[in-house]
Amino acid sequence: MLQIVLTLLFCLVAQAIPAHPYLTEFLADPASDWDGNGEVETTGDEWVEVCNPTETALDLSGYFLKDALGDGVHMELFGLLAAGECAVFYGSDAISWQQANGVTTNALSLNNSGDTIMLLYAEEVIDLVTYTTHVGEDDRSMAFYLPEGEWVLCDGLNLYGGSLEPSSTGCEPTPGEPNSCDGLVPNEQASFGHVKQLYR
Ligand SMILES: [Ca+2]
Ligand SMILES: [Ca+2]
Ligand SMILES: [Ca+2]
Repeated sequence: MLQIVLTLLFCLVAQAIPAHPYLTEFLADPASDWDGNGEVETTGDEWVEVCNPTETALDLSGYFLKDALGDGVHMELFGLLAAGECAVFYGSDAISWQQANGVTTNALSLNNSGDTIMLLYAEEVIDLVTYTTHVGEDDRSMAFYLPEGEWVLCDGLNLYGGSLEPSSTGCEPTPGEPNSCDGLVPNEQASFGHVKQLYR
């Protein structure tokens, strides 16, 4: 009997830990050349970051990004993401995907006045984040920080003096790198353990 209970418990826990990447950071209103193509572009330099919280590599094909408006996705992710690693996808990546697939070239369409970014797999939304207008200003990113499991404003390049949440941290954006800022992040092991708890 005890063995059956333990087996059931194990199965429940095992099923509850997703083998999915998750959204970790984005920047909706670029004022810098984030994608490094030599030009500052309001669409091409927007970006969204995903990280792999699992202990095995994840193939990102089959995952899609979309925003709150319209039915269409903006791009399919690509590449292999090693355990614990993060990848960043730019508006210019979305434009390339849209051109290759013969659909409207609207890049990532991250509205500066606020929007919702969704990560889909097999047409199912597996993660999302919503932001408001003070996040969508020049070179401010919003990043998922642990262990509190909350999205914080990374406004080190353009400080926010208002009182809306998320409030100013002075942290800088970290595209393609695990989110890190003095005083905000514990060690990685604690972080990933907490991510798994959040998904249970
Ligand atoms: Ca934008
Ligand atoms: Ca650029
Ligand atoms: Ca980051």
